[in-house]
Amino acid sequence: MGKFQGVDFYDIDSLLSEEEKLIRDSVREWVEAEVLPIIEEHYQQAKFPLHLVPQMGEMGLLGSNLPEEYGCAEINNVAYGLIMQELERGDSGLRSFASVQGALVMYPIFTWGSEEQKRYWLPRLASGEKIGCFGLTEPDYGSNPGGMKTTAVDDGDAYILNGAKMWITNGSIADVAVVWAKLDGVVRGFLVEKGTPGFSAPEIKNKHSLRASVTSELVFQDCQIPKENILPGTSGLKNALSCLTQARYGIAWGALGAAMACYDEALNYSQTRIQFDRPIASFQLIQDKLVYMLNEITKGQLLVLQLGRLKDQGKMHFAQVSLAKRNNVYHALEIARLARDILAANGISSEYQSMRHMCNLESVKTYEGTHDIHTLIVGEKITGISAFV
Ligand code: TGC
Ligand code: FAD
Repeated sequence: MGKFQGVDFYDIDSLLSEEEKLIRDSVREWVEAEVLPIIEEHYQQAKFPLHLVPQMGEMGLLGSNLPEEYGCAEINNVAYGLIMQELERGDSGLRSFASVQGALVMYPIFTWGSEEQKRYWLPRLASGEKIGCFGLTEPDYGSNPGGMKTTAVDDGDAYILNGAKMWITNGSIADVAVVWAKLDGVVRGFLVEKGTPGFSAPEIKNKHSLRASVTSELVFQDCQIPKENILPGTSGLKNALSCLTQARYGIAWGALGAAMACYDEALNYSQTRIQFDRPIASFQLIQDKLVYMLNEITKGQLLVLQLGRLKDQGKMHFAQVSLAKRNNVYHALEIARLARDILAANGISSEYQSMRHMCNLESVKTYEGTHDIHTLIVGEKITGISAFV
């Protein structure tokens, strides 16, 4: 198979700056050299490729849209999105790692942390020396995190946390967890460090999806954390939801990377696979599938590019992010399914990547707000009526 050239039917490259293209291309090359040769084995063995984290840190891929002052790359949001796209061309698990570290851990520390918390954690998280996770979802509160049962109690010298979080990416490998808990009935963010007595993070095993990513439970049993570990600027669920906006933005870009990998694989395969004495690419039904893939990738690219420009101008609304996450992940999953279909029996083999992407995208469709929750977020924005209950 030839070298991956990207997908750019509408010359969208002409809308990108030289710096944006350079960043995209350097991550693309790194994924080609370091990720693609090892990812399938990691996926099969259900192992996250931890050795890649320092390299990601060195390349400035972690929290890359945050300020240089705290050890971050301070690039714009389009370049940030292009990084997510390229990482997810490798594997959704790798992009998940970067989303959690940057959008769900570094962003809240940067936005609501004390100066001391920022100076300590951000450079270490940016370099990959430390790993973070984000605990919002609970066993009984997924789409409706506002109902959370985890509590923090002020006992004078410390906060005491009790409760459990579920489905937490990076949980078992994290040095620090950003945990959302109710203090006097108000949702606040807390930093819980690995090894704190009363805190454990058992890994969730036997997943069919995101196998090259660590997913865990977080358990707090009279877990005592120092007073200075509260994120002082947090004052309600809205803070946690604002983190989700940052991560969903990256996912909308990332899903395109997975879709591009599948399209590229299906296109190449269809041009070389012979049936009825012809390449299968010559059949109208195969072309119909390939055109659908290209069509949706192209629309998705234009959607996130404008979303990124709006974000850089400070004009992006969270419902616009919901529309992009919803659309791009939905179509990426359809594209992965069609690619697997075109590859037929070979499509289920680990020699090819489309089915791995397909299984991953099932999680991506669910996490960070399910497809249907995003429908309702956009529905509320355009009608003014909430249909959640
Ligand atoms: P609601 O009353 O609608 O909102 C409360 C306040 O928050 C505001 N708001 C947001 N602000 C910023 N960004 C957002 N995305 C926001 N969504 C809402 C809202 O305007 C309101 O502000 P104000 O000033 O009026 O008070 O809150 P609700 O409790 O009714 O919940 C609404 C709902 C369902 C949309 C929300 O809870 C939701 O998004 N549910 C989905 C849960 C979810 O996405 N969980 C993700 C967990 S993290 C994860 O999955 C990581 S995967 C990581 C990886 O591996 O990549
Ligand atoms: P539920 O909320 O129980 O939903 C079940 C079904 O009901 C869905 O189809 C949903 O769309 C539908 N539904 C729910 N409410 C409504 C409604 N009002 N109207 C119509 N339909 C509705 N969470 C974190 O906090 N941190 C993480 O790092 C993290 N990583 C994750 C990694 C993976 C691999 C996965 C799979 C999940 C992760 N999550 C994480 C959790 C994720 O955010 C939740 O799974 C997601 O928000 C959905 O919650 P739920 O699974 O409890 O589904």
